Amino acid sequence: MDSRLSERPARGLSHRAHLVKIVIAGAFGVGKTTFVNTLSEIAPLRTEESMTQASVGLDDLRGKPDKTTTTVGLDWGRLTFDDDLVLFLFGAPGQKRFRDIWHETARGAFGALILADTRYLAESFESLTLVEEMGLPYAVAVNLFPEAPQYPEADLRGALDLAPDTPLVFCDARDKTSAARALTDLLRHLLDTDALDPHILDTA
Ligand SMILES: Nc1nc2c(ncn2[C@@H]2O[C@H](COP(=O)(O)OP(=O)(O)OP(=O)(O)O)[C@@H](O)[C@H]2O)c(=O)[nH]1
Ligand SMILES: [Mg+2]
Repeated sequence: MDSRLSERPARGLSHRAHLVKIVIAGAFGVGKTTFVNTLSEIAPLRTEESMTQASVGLDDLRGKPDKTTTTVGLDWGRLTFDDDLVLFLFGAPGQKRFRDIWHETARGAFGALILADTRYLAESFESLTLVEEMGLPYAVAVNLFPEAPQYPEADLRGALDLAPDTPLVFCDARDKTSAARALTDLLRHLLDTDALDPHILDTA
């Protein structure tokens, strides 16, 4: 397996740091690895494997002509907010056959950010079901691919059957500011729903 740490310099953790685990979820090829890679301040751990004939008929490459690898384990990265709040980002594979890995990866998480692609919205339901099964609070971030259709927020909420208080944001997983904004919306939701104790931000 191609699991490797690349060579970006790592920052140390403050001993006062509050560690918060967040899962980056979503269907095959929706941009999970890209998202973690964009935001991680350390070299992300990646478990990418080349796609072979074995995934034909399982992984749908429509609209992703440049995609040659898929995540077979997990993505892992780290993002520090003001030294005292440290997010550990776990990208979990979206395919049904990795369901067990998904459950293991999501265990102990405070919440999940579910990435969605408007070309294949129905494929988001597997991830929505998984997070709901685990009782994880979540936000949905539509990863904007250039060829993807754009719909009004109300239509997207209806199509994904989102509760009124579930945040729905738009992002470009390749862009740091945009990805950070999506994550911030999730954090705000975790605070609003008491999934995160606001005191952990007192020192941040
Ligand atoms: N245009 C555009 N392309 C993106 C964006 N995010 C990811 N991509 C591309 O989409 C492809 C899939 O991205 P990945 O990050 O591998 O997706 P993934 O969800 O990790 O895929 P799996 O682990 O195989 O499920 C890659 O070729 C990315 O370069 C985005 O925001 N905009
Ligand atoms: Mg991936």
